[in-house]
Amino acid sequence: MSSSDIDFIATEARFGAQNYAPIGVVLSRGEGVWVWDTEGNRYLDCLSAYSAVSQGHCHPKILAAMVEQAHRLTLTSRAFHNDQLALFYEEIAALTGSHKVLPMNSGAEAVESAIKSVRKWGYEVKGVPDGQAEIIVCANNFHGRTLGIVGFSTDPETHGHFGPFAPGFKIIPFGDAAALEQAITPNTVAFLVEPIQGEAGVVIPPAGYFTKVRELCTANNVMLVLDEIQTGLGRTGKLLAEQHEGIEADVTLLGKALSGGFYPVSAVLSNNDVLGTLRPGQHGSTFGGNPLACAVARAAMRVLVEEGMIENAARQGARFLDGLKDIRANTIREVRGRGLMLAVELHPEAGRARRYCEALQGKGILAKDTHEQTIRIAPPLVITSDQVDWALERLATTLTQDFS
Ligand code: IF1
Repeated sequence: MSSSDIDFIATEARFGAQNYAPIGVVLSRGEGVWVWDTEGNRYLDCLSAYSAVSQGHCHPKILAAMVEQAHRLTLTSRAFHNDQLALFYEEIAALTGSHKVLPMNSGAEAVESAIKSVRKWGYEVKGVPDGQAEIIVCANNFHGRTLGIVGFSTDPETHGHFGPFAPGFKIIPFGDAAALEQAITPNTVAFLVEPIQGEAGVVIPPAGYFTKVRELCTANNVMLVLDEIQTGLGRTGKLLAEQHEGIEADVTLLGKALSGGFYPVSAVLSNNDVLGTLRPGQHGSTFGGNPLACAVARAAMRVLVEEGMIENAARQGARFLDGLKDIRANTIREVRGRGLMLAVELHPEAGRARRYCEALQGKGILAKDTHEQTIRIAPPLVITSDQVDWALERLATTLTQDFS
């Protein structure tokens, strides 16, 4: 760490709200899977900005689309039409097989928008008495940081001392279809769930869970809302994680990689019924659907498909997982993952995952711990076999060390 880095870190600490505890590296440049710190040290990025830079850092085609659009027109508000929104709608609908699109900015906004929309659908289409709509969510969920969302988080860090919270949410265990069946009432409008729980530590539900969930939602006229903000757009080796389960959600939420990390862009995708209940003046956003966001998202979706990133995520994810499974280290309790959404869970005696992430930094890999014992590994989807092997070598030497 150079003295100028200490200044950056100290100045952040002096003026900034301390709502993060970053690893001690100051990044100033990125390209593909690599990032560089202010001293020129290179790191393999195994976090990808929480899966937002799936297309790799500073992808040249997304960059070109952004610069070109920024020269022409950035923001019009939705009081007027712009010449990018229709094209964005057409392309995202074609890519995902959706009927209707609601453009927003952050992931949390997409989740909030979905909650509003399914409630409205519940009252106006399903016939739930006004004010009685119930939404079922899962324990250990992560859907964002806004008040509505943190109110149904089960993590005390996430919701502690932020209340009072909005009613209308019921929490059931993740991966338990019988619990969903029991929780559904005539007033249930939606089941909101992540296909794989990310923040919880890359928790993959039992095989067949989502088939049963889909059946229960259909049988009870309950909207299945899949939060694919992290799992979507190729991260798990398919365009949408729902495809691993052979199901289709009624409402799908995308964000993060929808812009390749250039700009906050999110979207609610639905069948006609749900988003069809929104009328002029009932929902909106100053920046949602702006031409710059649309141009960036169009390019981000295009390179994902044209450059085979989804297939690469499946291929390299399998290679990475196999390699992790081959590491013989008594620090490892379990490795798991799908596509390039991977996790190494350590034994409690191995010490905290944070120490291993700091050691990995010293070997040129940036990864992020979660929940004390788990190291999350989620590189950009453009990673090559050689780069996977390079990372595995360093992970193997680090995980065989003992930081307890
Ligand atoms: C933070 C995790 C990742 C998400 C899902 C909605 C959102 C997220 C499934 C909200 C956001 C982020 C935000 C980041 C930590 C992070 C995260 F550790 F919590 F699990 F990615 F791995 N749905 N996830 O994962 O999207 O409003 O942030 O755009 O520090 O909050 P957002």
